[in-house]
Amino acid sequence: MAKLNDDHLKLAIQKDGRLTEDTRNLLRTVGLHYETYKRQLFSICRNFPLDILYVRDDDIAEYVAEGVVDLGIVGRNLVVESEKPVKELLELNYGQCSLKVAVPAESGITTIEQLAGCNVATSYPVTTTRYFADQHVDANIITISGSVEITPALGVASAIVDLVSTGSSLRLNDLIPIANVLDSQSIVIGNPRSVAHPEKRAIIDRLLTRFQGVITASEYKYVMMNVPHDSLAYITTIMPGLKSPTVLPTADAGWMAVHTAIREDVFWDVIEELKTLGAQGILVSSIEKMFF
Ligand code: PRT
Ligand code: ZN
Repeated sequence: MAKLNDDHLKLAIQKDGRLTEDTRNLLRTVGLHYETYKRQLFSICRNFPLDILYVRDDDIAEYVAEGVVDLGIVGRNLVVESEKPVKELLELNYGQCSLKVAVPAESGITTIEQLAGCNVATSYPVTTTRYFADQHVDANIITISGSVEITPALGVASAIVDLVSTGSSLRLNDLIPIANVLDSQSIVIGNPRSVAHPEKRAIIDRLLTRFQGVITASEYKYVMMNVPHDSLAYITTIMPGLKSPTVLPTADAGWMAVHTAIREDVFWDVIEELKTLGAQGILVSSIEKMFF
């Protein structure tokens, strides 16, 4: 059986859950080559000094804090709840969700102050207790390990604090959110000693740079279009490119070709205006990796 490498950095990721597919995709997209097969406990990268360990997400912050691994990829919600002394190194832009206070729609409760003296059920007792203390509301926090959203209907609690992404689970249980406790997404965390260790830090930085390149690229599109010469000056001002867009002549002297990388949200904001200004043949493509 293969063994972990002593001189490799160790990264813990979720073995099988909501973050697993996006995390594996990220590791592949940044060019890491490693074998995977079912029921595997770890993989060894062939082209980067990194070993990847597959674990339950609840254990990742602990493994990173204890130095069992140098790095972990996990939801911020679990890192905050664990209170482990790890360093948040990078947001990865997937696994977005938030921890919210929710109450039965028909309860008439609209503020958390109305929950003073009430039972609040959650799987995040540490974060919830701290939140209510910060808000100076004396609620009774009850720890539930799963299906928190059914506790109000069972008469166990007046409110819940639970993770929400689309909100459909809340709606299904006739619950409405009244306050936001924490915004979460998938993040890279580091062991403080590993981060401070010069050689390890150098490898960590190489890996983070690769991650950042993929994240930035996912927010941008590469846009090519032909624009009438007269509109060019204005069009380049409404399309803030990386530095300035590339402008090339075309066979027709009245038209120029403009190439630029643009944030996707900005592109959707300006597309109508571009068409009004006469832009034609607008081609939009994805960027795999991008470094400023
Ligand atoms: O087996 P393991 O312990 O590793 O995994 P797990 O079952 O404990 O966790 P998993 O895979 O369910 O979630 C992993 C991480 O995904 C969480 O820690 C969050 O950081 C993140 N995440 C993102 C979510 C959600 N979105 C989410 N919607 N985790 C849970 N949910 C729950 C939510 O609480 C609700 O019950 O999914 C349900 C549906 O949500 P709505 O709002 O879309 O209806
Ligand atoms: Zn878990």
